[in-house]
Amino acid sequence: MKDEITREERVDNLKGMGCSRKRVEDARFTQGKGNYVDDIKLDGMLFGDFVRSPYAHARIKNIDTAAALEVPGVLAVLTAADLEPLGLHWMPTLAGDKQMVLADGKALFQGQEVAFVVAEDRYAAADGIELVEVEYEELPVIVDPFEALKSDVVLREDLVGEDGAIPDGAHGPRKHPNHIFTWEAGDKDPTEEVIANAEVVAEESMYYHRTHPCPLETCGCVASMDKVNGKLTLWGTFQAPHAIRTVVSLISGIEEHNIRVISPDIGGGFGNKVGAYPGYVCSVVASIVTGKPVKWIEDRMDNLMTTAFARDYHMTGKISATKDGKITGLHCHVTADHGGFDACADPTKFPAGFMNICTGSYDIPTAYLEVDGVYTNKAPGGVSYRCSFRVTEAVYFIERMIEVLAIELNMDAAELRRINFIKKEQFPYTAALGWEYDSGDYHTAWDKALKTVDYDGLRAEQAQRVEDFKAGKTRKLMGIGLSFFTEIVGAGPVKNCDILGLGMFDSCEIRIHPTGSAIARLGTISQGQGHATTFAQILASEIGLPADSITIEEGDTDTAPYGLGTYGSRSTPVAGAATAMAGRKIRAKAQMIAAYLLEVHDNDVEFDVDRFVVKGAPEKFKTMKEIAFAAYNQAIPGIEPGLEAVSYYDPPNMTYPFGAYVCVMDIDVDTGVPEIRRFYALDDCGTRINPMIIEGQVHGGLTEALAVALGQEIAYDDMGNVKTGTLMDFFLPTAWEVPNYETDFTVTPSPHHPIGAKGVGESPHVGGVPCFSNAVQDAFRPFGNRHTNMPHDHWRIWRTANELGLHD
Ligand code: PCD
Repeated sequence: MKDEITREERVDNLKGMGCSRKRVEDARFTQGKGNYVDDIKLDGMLFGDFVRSPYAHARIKNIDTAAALEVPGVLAVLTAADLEPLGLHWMPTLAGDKQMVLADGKALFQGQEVAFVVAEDRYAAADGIELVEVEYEELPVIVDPFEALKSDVVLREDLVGEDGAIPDGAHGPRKHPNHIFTWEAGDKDPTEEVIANAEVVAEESMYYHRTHPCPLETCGCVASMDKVNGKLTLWGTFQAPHAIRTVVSLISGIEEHNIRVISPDIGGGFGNKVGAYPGYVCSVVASIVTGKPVKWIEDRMDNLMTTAFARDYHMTGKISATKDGKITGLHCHVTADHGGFDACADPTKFPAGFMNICTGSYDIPTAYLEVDGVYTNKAPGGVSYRCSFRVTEAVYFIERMIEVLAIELNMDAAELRRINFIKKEQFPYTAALGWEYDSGDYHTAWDKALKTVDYDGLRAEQAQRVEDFKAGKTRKLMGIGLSFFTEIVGAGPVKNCDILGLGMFDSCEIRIHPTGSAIARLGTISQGQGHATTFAQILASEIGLPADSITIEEGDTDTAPYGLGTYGSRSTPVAGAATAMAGRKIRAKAQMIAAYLLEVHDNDVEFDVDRFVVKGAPEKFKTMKEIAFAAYNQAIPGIEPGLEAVSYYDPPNMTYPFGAYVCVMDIDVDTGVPEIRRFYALDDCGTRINPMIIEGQVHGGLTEALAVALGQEIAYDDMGNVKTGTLMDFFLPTAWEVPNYETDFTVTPSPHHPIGAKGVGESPHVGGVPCFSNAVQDAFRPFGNRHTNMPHDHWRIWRTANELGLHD
């Protein structure tokens, strides 16, 4: 057969790995043709909404629903008393705790769900909510976790025995009725000894404030129980649809094959949509009770005040080193505020997520971590928010400790990092707190970053600026923010990572159609990341069919193979690997078909871009398109018809992306306004699938990092009132606040991933937060600043300047 195009053109035609293929999903997103949960409209569909507690801690004496039921259009009002006979007034959380679906005798945080009003439309539901009369008796409120551990006020009476005994929790013994767990990693005594005898020790306490993922689309669902065929369909904003199906089955008793969970288009997840919320349970119950579909959609305040928050870690560290800066030990204690219920979304064996990656990118021989989880009168949650399970806390901690140590040593912070990095030849590297880093080349990345930004030049400029400031020539200071991070993404392996007992593998199922196009279904679910674009690229390179001929489908549990979903940047490391492996199974069968068609032995053909060729005779070949057709129309001895494959992939290890970030910032000392002059981000996510999507991911993650570092928080007053429950007070950055980002990369493939790829979606956030924060802190370093807590909003920056006497 005559070949009309070059090999290079054949490669280009596939739009496979490494191609900046345009996002196929954008055609519908940019034209308003997405299909989100609130777009779902079913015949006779009802609307449910919550009566919420105005108090952060209160006894519920009585609930009177009579007046609400009089409202035209209101059909039912559910309370805990209605759910109790069904055993559904409490539900299990992902962290092994249980949570009230509807307030059972008391409310533990402001905004807690107290009753569920079901009505013909959203307006009638709102009117009904106004008329539900709840008699509250206020109880003392605790919003500070340190106070919680000293207080006589018991928040979770359900977790204390009648004799006052404190039974163990899901993660072992508890020290106090408001204590949830103590979790340790590393060696306590040796670490303390190393630190006690060290030449230099730096100590610091820092608070990584509570914040919230705040996706553009809030959480919601539509539950539809079809009583005729006994099938429940649940559409929702779920980052883990299969896990939701299993949980719904376990708590409702409906058999799993009779539950169909569908995640349609999702308008951002960022960790907020991993867990299960009372709204899901109430909608399902309401649909069963009324026999009609029931929709529940949060408004913005509901979302910010009650669904999963992130961070809220009080961290205290000690880091020791020799006089010339070689780090010898690290000690970290965390007091973790989990709110009223422990609903953290972490793998079961990790109650503080992967906080034990807090030794960062450094070769630290001895380390110890201890985390105490504590109940307070705040909303439950504890999700990753653009970081793999608490990795942003860990990286913020170590990157601040490095800066503080640099001050203690009177040393340049870039140099201090360089002399302590894990060296290229040390990988795979086992860290003191147990993780085995798969691959890395930190020195190369760091040198490239510092060279690109002209680090020495920047430091000289900064020194001049300090002189000028002291001489009264300027009121602006200059900060150089540095950060180097190592992420840990791609949970599994099944042997140590599970959620509610479900091992964290992932999956891909491919079906090649006779004409050489295909559909692949995965256990993950895109929330904007562009999976339909990128997973088709992996397959295009693996099976030699153009990405444009491959449909990617996710999010329907009736059709997709079981998977654990999308969060913790696990899709590329786990489902991406499953995709490559399933592709290779297709290729293996295609090879046999090609050999048959070419009348040679299987071993005499080899894969080349989009075809199998006879070794040594490149003019003899069968394209994958031809092979696909043959799979369906030729009776090939010993080979089943069809061309399909499935792979369930249990990764042997996680992947460890890394990066080097530099932020140059000018700060107006009199207004506290920071201006980001330059932001350089070098990311290494191993083999790159789609450089354009990676760049978009980096821009998004950095913008969320800017938000968190410079102003975004969920703040409470002493009464437990949420002070930042609307977008008037909760900082959501827009194009106005966002600088131009410079992106760069190195490529250090993962040695165990089939295509060498590591995750990237979270990296920019993980590395970005300490980088922005370090820039602010660095600007004030010449004037005696050691550490100030985030968020660095204008007022707090101004206050720092003021405290340092810069307004005098
Ligand atoms: N990639 C490429 N290459 C490489 C890697 C990666 O290309 N090497 C691409 C992929 O394919 C996709 C992306 O990129 O598409 C991403 O990826 P990853 O990293 O794997 O991740 P995923 O899993 O997919 O996702 C997840 C993430 C997270 S986690 C978050 S937060 C966020 C991020 O993602 N989210 C979001 N991003 C994003 N974007 C959007 N648009 N939206 C959203 O929502 Mo968590 O845990 O949940 O907190």
